[in-house]
Amino acid sequence: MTRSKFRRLASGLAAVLALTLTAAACGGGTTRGDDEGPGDTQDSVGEADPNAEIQEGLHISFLPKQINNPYFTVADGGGEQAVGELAGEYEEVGPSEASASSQVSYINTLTQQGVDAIVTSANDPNAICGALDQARSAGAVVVTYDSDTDPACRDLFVNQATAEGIAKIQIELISEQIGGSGQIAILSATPNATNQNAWIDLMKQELEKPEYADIELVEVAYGNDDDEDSFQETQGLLSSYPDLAGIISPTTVGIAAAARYLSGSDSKGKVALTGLGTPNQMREFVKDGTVESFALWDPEALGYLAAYAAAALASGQINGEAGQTFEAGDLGEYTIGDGGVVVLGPPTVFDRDNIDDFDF
Ligand code: RAM
Repeated sequence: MTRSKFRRLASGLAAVLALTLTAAACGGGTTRGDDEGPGDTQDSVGEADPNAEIQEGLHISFLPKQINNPYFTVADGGGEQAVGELAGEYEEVGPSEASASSQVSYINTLTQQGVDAIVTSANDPNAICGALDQARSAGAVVVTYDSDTDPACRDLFVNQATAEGIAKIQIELISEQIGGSGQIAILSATPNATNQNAWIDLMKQELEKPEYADIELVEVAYGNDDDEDSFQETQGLLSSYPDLAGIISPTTVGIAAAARYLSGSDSKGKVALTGLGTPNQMREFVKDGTVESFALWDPEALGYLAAYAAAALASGQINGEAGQTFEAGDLGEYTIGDGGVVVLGPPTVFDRDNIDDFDF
């Protein structure tokens, strides 16, 4: 066992003991309050030493929301590249469905294997917390990327862009595309996804601005990050709202399925569609006039950054406190912000003019 792993294990056990004592003092039952934030990260990874070397041979496991989603294939490919650069051991495991508790058994197996780091995109903010707590008590560090857990359950969240920025750009795009007025709907992924729900709340807030007074959000539908469900939900939205002017789908699975439906329907070019998609999945629909523009970040860079963050945590170089910095290979230096969050960068908008410059 490496020294830092031993230190983490010891402090993990101390954290478990402290939690038990606190629970006993409170008369049992622990709850995760808002005040249990990144302060906990110190408990799970110990003191940070900015001069600590990144250890070789770290076992870093990626656990995406689902494995058969091209977005995560690209993101985790970035993770694999980074782990290779760091001379670590990479693996990707995960469910084929993005349901709330589908990740629990994978976390339990990783804990039994004694991995150094789990990098995960959560299908639900709380459903995997118990399993992650056990993994951390056993000495693993936990980095969330793409979709966070309750902050108390992880050491660091690598966010693709600020949630406000992601919400704002999608409302701006749909407004431009429908001429600033009309009914819109949101086609989301799974109902519990932390990232989707944060973006939806912020999009609703954004719509309250005076410049969007003529836009009415009529429904939020869920396609469960499943191609067929998303296709059918699109069809349902169009038949329920004959005057629908546009759809925002903040999921790569949803927007691709909605585009496929629209491109073969009478609504092509009449009902606008935007949201978050990969250029490779959306290219044909931009070229055939179904979609004018949409947004995303570079998923490969997201996975790459998450792997570097995991290695810095597992090596004791950082512990998740705001203000700490770490090197992320080709991406350069990153600083941890409030709440134990590292932000990759702003999203990019793709349209007919630039889509061929991107290959992911
Ligand atoms: C889907 C997933 C993922 C989200 C992207 C935009 O692949 O829901 O969590 O970030 O879309």
